[in-house]
Formats: sequence, structure tokens, C-alpha cells
Amino acid sequence: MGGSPVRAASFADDLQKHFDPSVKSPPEPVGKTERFSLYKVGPVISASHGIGTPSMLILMHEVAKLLHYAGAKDVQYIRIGTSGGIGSEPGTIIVSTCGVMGTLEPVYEAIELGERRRYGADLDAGLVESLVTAAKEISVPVVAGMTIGTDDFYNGQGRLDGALKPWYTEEDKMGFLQKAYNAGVRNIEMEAAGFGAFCRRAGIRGAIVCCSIVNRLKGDQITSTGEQLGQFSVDAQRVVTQHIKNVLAACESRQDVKRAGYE
Ligand code: R2B
Ligand code: URA
Repeated sequence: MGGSPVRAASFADDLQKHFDPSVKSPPEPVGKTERFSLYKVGPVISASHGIGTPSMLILMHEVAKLLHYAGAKDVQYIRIGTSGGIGSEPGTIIVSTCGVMGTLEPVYEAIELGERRRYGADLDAGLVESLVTAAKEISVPVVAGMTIGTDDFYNGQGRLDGALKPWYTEEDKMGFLQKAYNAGVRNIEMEAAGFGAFCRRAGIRGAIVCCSIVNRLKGDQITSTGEQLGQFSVDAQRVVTQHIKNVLAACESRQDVKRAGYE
């Protein structure tokens, strides 16, 4: 899953080329597309989740229920996205070890029935290793580290180029970003903590694979060209495609694919 419906479609199309090269027309979305776009290609669902944790959590719940009633086993949820790198140059792929809130705490805080509830947001360590290996196999620059998930792209991520005058200065911002880097954070986006918490509570192995589109230790604005940004997102998708191929190859050698009815 990833934010954009266009990327969900292009990822589904790429997967179809791998799984079923004889089919020439691009995959059709399943159901309505006003809120989310969802495609099924072989044993993979490619879906968009919109921007930010609220819309993503709705998709995560609904797909989890769907998979439960479908009897799906050994499910993995992988978010593919863009992010601001912290010390990572544009184009670097960051595999998240854990989602953290803007306070740098490794939890997602939800307000439920008027109460603040905190849920751990660690991601699956085995999947981190597999995804880092997959990136190396296709020679894409990769690092693993913690990911801050915020509720805002501008002030929530310490930017100084938004529409509102922030209370903090450039010096305060750099102090915070450096503190985050020293704590092991490697990027900032808008979903990591909620994603990690959902996966842990649902007992679903979860991973986040984001490209850096700006190194926040060097600035707030995205200066890469449209073409470069497109390539960064494609690289994040390629890492996940490689991982999926590795998982299916391992399944095939265990004859699981046959037993699960994928062929
Ligand atoms: C990264 O990019 C989006 C904001 O522009 C958001 O979904 C995220 O996490
Ligand atoms: N997405 C974010 O949320 N932040 C960035 O800096 C880049 C992409």
C-alpha cells in the first residue's frame, strides 16, 4: 500500500508483468475508487491509502477483515512511500525499524472513548532484514532506521516554509532533526507510528519502505526534478517487488504456493 492511487495502479501493473506477462491489459481496480484504489494481482493486493494516518487506518482495518474472511494466511502489510530523509540523500531507500511519534517515542497515541491510549509501533525485524537484502540485490542505496510519523507535512515536520509562522527557529529545527538522527531516526513521513501500531495489534507482519525525496539536514524544500522523484518512487516499488519474488521463491521451494491454491 502507498498514498497515491496512481502508484497503486502502476505497482499492480508491474506485478502483473512479473506474474502474468501474457495478460496485456492493465489490471482493473476492485470495486469503487472514490476513497481507495485496490488491485489484486496473484497473491498481492496493491492499494492506495491516501495521505496521513486516519485514511490509512481505515484501509488497514478493511483489508484485514477482507483477508480474514478470505482465509488468507501469512499476510504481510508493506507500505511503500515517500519521506523526508534525515541524513539520507534523495533517492536513498529507508526501511523502517519502528514508527515513532513527533515526540520520538516509539508508540502511536490514539484517543479512544476520551482516553489517550498508547500502542507500541515496532515493525517486524525479519521483514526489515529481508527488505534491506532485497534492496542490495538490485543495487538500490538503502538504510534501516526509525521513522517519525506526523500529522502534518509542514509544522508537524519542523518545516519553516509553510503558510503559518512557526514558534520555532531554523536553529531549533536543526537541533531537533539532529537529536532525532542521533536517536536512530532516518526519515519522517505521515503514517509510520499508526502503521506499526496497527500491524502489531492485528498480528500482521508489517514493513515500511520509503524513498527519501529531500535530506532534511540540508533543507525543507524538494529540489529534485519530477523525473528524479518518479525514479525514487519506482525504486521503492522495485525493492518490494524483489522482496515479493524472494518470498514466493521460498514458498515455491516449500510447495506452499500449490497448497495455498495460488496455481
Ligand atoms: C509522505 O508523503 C505524503 C505527504 O506528502 C505522506 O503520505 C507521506 O507519509
Ligand atoms: N513526505 C513527508 O511526509 N515529508 C517529506 O519531507 C517528504 C515526503
